[in-house]
Amino acid sequence: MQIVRTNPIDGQKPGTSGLRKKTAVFQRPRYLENYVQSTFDGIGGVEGKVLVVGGDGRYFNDKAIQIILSMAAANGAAKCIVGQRGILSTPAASHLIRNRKADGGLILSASHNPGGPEEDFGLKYNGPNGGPASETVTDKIFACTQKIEVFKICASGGVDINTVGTQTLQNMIVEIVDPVSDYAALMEDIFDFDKIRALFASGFTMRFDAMHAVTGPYAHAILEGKLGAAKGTVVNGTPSPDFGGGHPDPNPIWAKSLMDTMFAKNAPDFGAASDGDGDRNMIVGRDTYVTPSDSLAVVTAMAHLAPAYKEGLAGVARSMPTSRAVDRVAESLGIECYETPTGWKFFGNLLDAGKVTLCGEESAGTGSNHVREKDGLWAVLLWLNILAETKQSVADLMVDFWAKYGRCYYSRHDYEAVESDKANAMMDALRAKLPTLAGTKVGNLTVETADEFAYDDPVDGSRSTGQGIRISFEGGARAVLRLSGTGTQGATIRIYLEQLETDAGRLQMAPADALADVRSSAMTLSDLTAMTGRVDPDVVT
Ligand code: VG1
Ligand code: CO
Repeated sequence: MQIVRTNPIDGQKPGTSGLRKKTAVFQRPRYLENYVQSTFDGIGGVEGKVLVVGGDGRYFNDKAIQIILSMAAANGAAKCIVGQRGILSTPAASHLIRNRKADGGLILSASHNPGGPEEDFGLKYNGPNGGPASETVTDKIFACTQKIEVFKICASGGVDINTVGTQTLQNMIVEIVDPVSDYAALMEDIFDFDKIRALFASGFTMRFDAMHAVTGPYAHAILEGKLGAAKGTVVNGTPSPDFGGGHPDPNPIWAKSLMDTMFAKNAPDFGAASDGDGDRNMIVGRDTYVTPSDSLAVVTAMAHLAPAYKEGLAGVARSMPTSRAVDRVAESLGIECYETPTGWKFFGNLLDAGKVTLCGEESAGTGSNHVREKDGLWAVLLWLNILAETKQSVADLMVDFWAKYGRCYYSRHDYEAVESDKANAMMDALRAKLPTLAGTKVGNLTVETADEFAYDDPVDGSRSTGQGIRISFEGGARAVLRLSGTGTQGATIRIYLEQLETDAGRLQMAPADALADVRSSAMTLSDLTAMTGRVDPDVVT
């Protein structure tokens, strides 16, 4: 074992979901080592502990795993459970931590960010409940990065991570496991696989786009293997270190070929996609894109059709920028709906305390109490289970849903790689205006309430401030503005737009038309163009 002297490296502050940087930054001397040691120190050491290690298979995944294993062994960990070939989807890692009663896990992923030597890499720590470390823990990790003096590492000839079985590294056991089997068994417990099998056997067709990312092996095994979907249902199903050169981000922009297929003649009945690390999902019917906010609301209304949720839901939670569609469903079900800051780490306490069963985010994350991460394939299977029970098309299901609950038109506009100073100045100026906004008319809308969101965790009492600016207008419109915490270049400004519509004659509008007024008011209030020089967003979802 070697004790290597080091110095703190600036900027190792975990964001919305762990530390994300350009791959080349992670490859700098001592960068990864400093962060791993700080993680170990921040959680009180790993001596005698069992850790799960795996990632989304992106470039540098394999080398980083070897370094992490050598450092875990040098720090006295008892055991590391590693996905074969270094692969574990984020939800599968969460399940493995829980199922094997591990003390935590390290997940190597920058999620939907592109991968490769010029692109992004990331690392995050999940705790013994299988969920992302809370802010209290990430703050401790960050504090350790600022005062680190040494890290511990041992010589290793390279662990064979390609073969399932048990090895030792110094005094640590390394167990290489099949990344899919435990997860697939969990899905079989939750859903009615017989019903879904019968749906496929009846001629129901589907396309699942794994986007060259981690869900390929899971989707092949579950959809085509266990559920009998036709071979070829899963496309782009082999994980590649650079995700085939694309953004593994399941939205209409980056999953355009899936959208084209679903809106073409002879489209399959159902389309879905997942992201780099397998925790996001995109749901598309024939000629029908389902927004993630609507998807959360629909599955909340219909989850009881799947065996694991047949007794009903304890409650639901959504991140603050997620549309309020699910609130309307929760109200009609008579269950609590919690509003949390962006990022899955805020759902953990609510799930652990049994206050909620389902949760979701507008960014294509949906999940339940089966793990402590959002779960892309789980969401797809829940939709399949619902479709198998209702025998409805996605389009008809949405029509019925909106007729019952009204429609929350929704869109997110992202302005990427904005100079950080300008983005911060814009947010500061808007923040300063908030106290006087209520009652003022902006464009065609009148502001009802305006504030900066802060969250008081109802379980542990912790408070998280500065979680995004929200402006509600009379008539059911809302604009939310916040800066992304996952970008690796400059700042990304996110503007989330929402408009509730309950008039039966106005439920089939183009979202951009339904949102024109609130977009215009948000642009006026934020003064985005004057403050940043930007006019049109880079990405609209
Ligand atoms: C984004 C999303 C957020 C999500 C996070 C991690 O964060 O908005 O909803 O939880 O990514 O998702 P931000 O701070 O950039 O808005 V993943 O699939 O990247 O783990
Ligand atoms: Co992800």
